[in-house]
Amino acid sequence: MFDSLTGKLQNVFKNLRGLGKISEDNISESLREVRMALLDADVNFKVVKDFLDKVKTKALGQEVIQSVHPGQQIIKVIHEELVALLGSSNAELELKQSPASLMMVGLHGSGKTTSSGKLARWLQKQNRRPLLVGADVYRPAAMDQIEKIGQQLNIPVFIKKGETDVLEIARLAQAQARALNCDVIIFDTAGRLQIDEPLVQELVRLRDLVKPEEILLVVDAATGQEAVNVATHFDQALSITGAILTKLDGDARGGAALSLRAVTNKPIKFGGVGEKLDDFEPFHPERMASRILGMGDVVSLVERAAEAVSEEDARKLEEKMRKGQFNLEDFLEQLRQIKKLGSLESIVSMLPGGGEMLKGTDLSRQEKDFAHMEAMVCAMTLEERRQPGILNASRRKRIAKGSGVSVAELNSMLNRFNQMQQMMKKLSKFQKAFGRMGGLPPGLMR
Ligand SMILES: Nc1nc2c(ncn2[C@@H]2O[C@H](COP(=O)(O)OP(=O)(O)O)[C@@H](O)[C@H]2O)c(=O)[nH]1
Ligand SMILES: [Mg+2]
Repeated sequence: MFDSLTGKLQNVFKNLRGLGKISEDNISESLREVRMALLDADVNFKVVKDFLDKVKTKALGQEVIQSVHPGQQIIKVIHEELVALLGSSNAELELKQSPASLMMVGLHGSGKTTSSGKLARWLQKQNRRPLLVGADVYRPAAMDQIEKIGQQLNIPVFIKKGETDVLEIARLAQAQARALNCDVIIFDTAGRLQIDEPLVQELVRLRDLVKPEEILLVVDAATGQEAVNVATHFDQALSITGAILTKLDGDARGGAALSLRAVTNKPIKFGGVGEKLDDFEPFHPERMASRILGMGDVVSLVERAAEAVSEEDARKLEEKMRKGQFNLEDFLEQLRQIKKLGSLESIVSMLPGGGEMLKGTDLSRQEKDFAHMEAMVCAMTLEERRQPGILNASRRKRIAKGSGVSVAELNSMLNRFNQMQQMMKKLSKFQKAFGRMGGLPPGLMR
């Protein structure tokens, strides 16, 4: 996400960090580089100018100049201003009526249908009862697409093939929502390659009929500042209540994300981070700013982990590690949990400096390693997983054959597992020693 921008800003920070004394002269070069980085990321030029004016005023202010590490302070100022630019805090959905209506609007291909599904799933997790409505009457395939998404999620979908009047669909959908006792209706509307008057008129009529509490503009993060024109246009016509920024997992330059809020003054409420229906998160300006500046986003990572792994499982696992009872079955479980967190690349990129770390490395090899390990453990019997000690030559041969690897590869995996087990035992002893001294907080060794 925004790799190129992050890389450039980190370079600027390297120079800033060392500065002992701040003057207009010695920061002007750094600020110029920040400006270039933002413009290269296709951020709207006016947004860039306002941003830098604010940063400069603060950077030359008393608070920074008199601080012990002025260079660090400037980095902090840039972070703060970036958070403000992205909207300060997470903007929640306003869905008070029951059923509440929500319209998804945006250009063709921006991700409306996918995001409708993702949002429905997210709402379902918040104990809401969503109804998805296929209100894109121009493409029959769109109806099939949303129907399939609904089936996948086990969420009801209303479609009426052959019906070309969106208002009729809306009325029938509202009746359906009441019949099914749904409390949120999500209207997935039609898009165009470019915004045009007939489309806008249709959306306006739909809005006037269903009176949605939320009208979310779906924007592809890869569109850059062109997104700003689209957003302005939609906002003038419909008065949107917020935006969903999709495809943040791609190599977007960042222009749309950084310009959208400042230009429309409407909050970005969610972000799409992948093609899967779970790849969706509330948009947190603070976390996004940290990611853009290469400071990582540990908070979101921990949240993802908490969703994938229950506290109970984590506790049990820790106990096993502590007692040296961690076996291959647990190992398999671990491998699967890591997979649930997302790709290795997405995990590492959320760690501070992770983007830097990833430069030039290809994690797909490690991912393949993981897949091989999983295959090897899967080819073992339960007994073998619990007591790897019984793995003699003939058993090893069978397992290697069953998982499509050589015996040497299997041996190497088992050796590594052994080392890991030893390490865990040592670590837990270490932790116990510290525990007696009242030192290290529990859980730190996890
Ligand atoms: N990688 C990625 N792909 C996405 C994301 N959101 C949507 N897509 C893809 O973008 C394409 C267009 O999405 P769709 O929902 O059909 O767009 P619509 O025309 O606005 O309804 C599809 O291939 C989606 O899988 C996202 O957050 N990340
Ligand atoms: Mg669609």
